[in-house]
Amino acid sequence: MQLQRHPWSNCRFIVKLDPDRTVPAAAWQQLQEAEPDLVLVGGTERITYAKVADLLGLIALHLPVPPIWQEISDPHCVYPGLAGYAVPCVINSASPEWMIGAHAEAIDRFGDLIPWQSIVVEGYLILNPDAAVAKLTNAIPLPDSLALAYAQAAQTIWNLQTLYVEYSGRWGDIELLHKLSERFRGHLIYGGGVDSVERASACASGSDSVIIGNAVYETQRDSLAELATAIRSAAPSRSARLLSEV
Ligand code: 1GP
Repeated sequence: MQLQRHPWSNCRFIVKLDPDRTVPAAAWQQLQEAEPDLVLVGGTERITYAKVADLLGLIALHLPVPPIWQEISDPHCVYPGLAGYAVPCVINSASPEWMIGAHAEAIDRFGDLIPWQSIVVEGYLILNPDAAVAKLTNAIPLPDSLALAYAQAAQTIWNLQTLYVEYSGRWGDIELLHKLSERFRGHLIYGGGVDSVERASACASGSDSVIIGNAVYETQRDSLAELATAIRSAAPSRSARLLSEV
């Protein structure tokens, strides 16, 4: 079997910027020093096309180097011409809308305009029931064994290439993350509560990409550059090794 490289296979450190939040001036400087491998524009609440456009203008000014992807939460806010688009499918949502309904409606409406070659489908496994995204998508709280089963189902039944272990706003269970990375053989993303070198190292060792969000907007003990270094220094994750053998 010929393994394809995942579009984010070289993206160990991803920063997620929310169009509904203002990046502090000092954080732009920190972001330049951290040199993220990819900038993901996305958020859960109050996203509008105008806010997306404003944020993209600021990113072009302050962070012109890394590729910019948009995580689509509303097809009406899609900004054309970016490096790529991440399409979330919440695999533990109780609402079919977040697994396939909204996606089918977008295909029905936009059809041939969708740049399929520039899309990464993210299987979202939301493990922080208090996160805004968990509430919005009606995410089902899962015991560990079921979380592992969902991850396996995402791979074996849905053939998803990307699993996003999402703890947004909270530090996650790293023991579970490692188990998930054994169960899911595709590209595994971790996000949630990374605000220190220790946490950055811990989650990077169990994932292919680490997404940092809140730390951009809040004062934290370690700088974004230090977090980035910790992520890049952590031992390569299981599937990154697998792909590099191809
Ligand atoms: C949010 O996974 C990202 O969607 C990052 O989480 O904001 O907690 O860093 P934090």
